[in-house]
Amino acid sequence: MSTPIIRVHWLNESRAFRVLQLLEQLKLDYEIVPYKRNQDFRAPEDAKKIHPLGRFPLVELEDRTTGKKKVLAESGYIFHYILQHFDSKGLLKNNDPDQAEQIEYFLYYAEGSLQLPLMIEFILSMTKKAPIPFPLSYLSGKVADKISEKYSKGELQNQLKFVEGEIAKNQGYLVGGKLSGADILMLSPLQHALDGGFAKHEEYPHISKFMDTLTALDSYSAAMAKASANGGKF
Ligand SMILES: N[C@@H](CCC(=O)N[C@@H](CS)C(=O)NCC(=O)O)C(=O)O
Repeated sequence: MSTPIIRVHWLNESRAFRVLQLLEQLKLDYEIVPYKRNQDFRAPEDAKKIHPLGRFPLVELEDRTTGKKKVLAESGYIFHYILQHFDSKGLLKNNDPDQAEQIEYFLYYAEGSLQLPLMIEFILSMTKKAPIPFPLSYLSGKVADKISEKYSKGELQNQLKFVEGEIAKNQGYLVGGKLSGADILMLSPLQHALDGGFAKHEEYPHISKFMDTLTALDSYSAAMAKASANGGKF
């Protein structure tokens, strides 16, 4: 059976970038349907024509013979699906059953655990930058600091320490000392955390080195080139 047409609905500066990198790493052909964030950094409404939630990434698969379409949503599931169905050469396959399970675990973990405190920290940082007049800005800043201090800052550190330890144990990767789909999926929240100023590179040397490894891959520069040809930074 031939691989269907793979169409990535891609939003600039979003988690959709990692799907481009995955497809590049697997040397698969794909099309990009670009969407541009609006002034409020939100996705345009027309994505809801593809999937009711209108969140990115979205991947549309079109059967080359029948024209039948299927839409995949949710990064972890998209990665799972692509890795299961389209890695026919086994480029990212791990034949050790325990390690294969661990890769699956990270596909859930990225959005299920790591992303939550990171998003809270991100939203709190936006609150602090919002154009709110004084003295309300002072009060909202204090509330943001309190939530961060009581929950999200420490919880993000907790998650990052765990990831740091896993990479240290696995010779620079998340699983089994070699590149997997889990690494490509996890790069995005790790970049957001460390490059976005929510954690310090020097406190997480293994994550920092992991980010260098992943961004030095040809698949990363190829995905970057496609993103910028479609008008995005990534
Ligand atoms: N858990 C979802 C999250 C999807 C998500 O929220 N994506 C963001 C981009 S990083 C989005 O579409 N945002 C649109 C908006 O905020 O309007 C996944 O990993 O696919």
